[in-house]
Amino acid sequence: MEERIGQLGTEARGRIEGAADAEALKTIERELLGKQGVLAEVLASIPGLEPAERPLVGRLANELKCELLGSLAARREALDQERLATDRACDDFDPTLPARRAVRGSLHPITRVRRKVEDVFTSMGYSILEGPQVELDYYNFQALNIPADHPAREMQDTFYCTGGGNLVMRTHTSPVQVRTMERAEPPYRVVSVGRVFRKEEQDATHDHTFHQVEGLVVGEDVTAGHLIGTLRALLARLFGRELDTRLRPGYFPFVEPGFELDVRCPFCEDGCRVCSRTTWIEFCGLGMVHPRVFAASDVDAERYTGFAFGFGLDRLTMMLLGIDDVRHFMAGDLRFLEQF
Ligand code: FA5
Repeated sequence: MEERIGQLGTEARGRIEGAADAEALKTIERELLGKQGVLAEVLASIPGLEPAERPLVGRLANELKCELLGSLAARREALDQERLATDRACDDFDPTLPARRAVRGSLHPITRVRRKVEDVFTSMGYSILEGPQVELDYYNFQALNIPADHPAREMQDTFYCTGGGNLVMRTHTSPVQVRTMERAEPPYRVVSVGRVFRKEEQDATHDHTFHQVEGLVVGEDVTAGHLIGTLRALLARLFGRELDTRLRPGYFPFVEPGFELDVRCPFCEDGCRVCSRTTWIEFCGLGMVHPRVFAASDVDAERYTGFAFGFGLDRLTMMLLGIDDVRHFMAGDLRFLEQF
């Protein structure tokens, strides 16, 4: 057996040295060191040898394996160098040509604005949270004071998941409010940005899949004044100047009182297509956290007050980047995406 190993070594060295290219070297490596290779055969035969012979054969076989691995690597390197030298020697080799340019993607416009919004809130001391996109009916509706037979459920046409019966594609980011309040004792300031889904007819301002930004602040003495000041500060940071805003009463079952905040159209003075000729753009739903929502999450409503707001990230992105149709965002059309 020792002799056979010696012979194997001699043969293997010759084959490696003679390998013409990387492909041939790969084949040789497989035949010598692969699972079904000759060295594996030698190792497999050891148990059948005389006990006295086994340690020596084992050692020689392993030494040969190490040596061959080294020779294979050295030959691979030499072949690479040879190939490079041949390439360089040909007439059309021009080392001064610039390298082929890598194709760089760009951030999706929604991601760009999302990051801006998150930066503003982070600088105000908010934490950024994520919530599940497939949500329990309980968090999407019931805990937000929208019981099963409540007419508000018809305000948001919902994709219900088949199977369990209690799962929905979340219709807004407000469930994150309840998940936050359940988890920790106030005070907290959180923002959650993410995808939401509604079974809606699509048009220039409505898609079935879009993005919302949800904010929740709970603590002692949190007021509606803080809420309005926060949103005005956000708008000023995003648009680079103070924008006129107005507050209207608005109904959302999970806040009381509830409002809607409109923003004076940043694109015109006397009405344009973006603001449907009204000079105002609906920006955000907002209000003070409803006592029933506090109760569902075991927050002491005697001690704490809180505000919540939610706005559409897609429509904000349209305003900031001058995009005229919400359906561009999810269409995956490179001609649109490459402009950002
Ligand atoms: C809500 O979804 C509430 N959860 C917001 C809220 C949070 C109120 C906290 C109070 C307190 P609303 O259904 O109005 O509200 O949707 C909020 C925003 O989502 C809208 O202003 C709009 O910008 C955006 N939006 C709604 N439907 C669509 C749609 N189909 N496509 C694109 N954006 C939409």
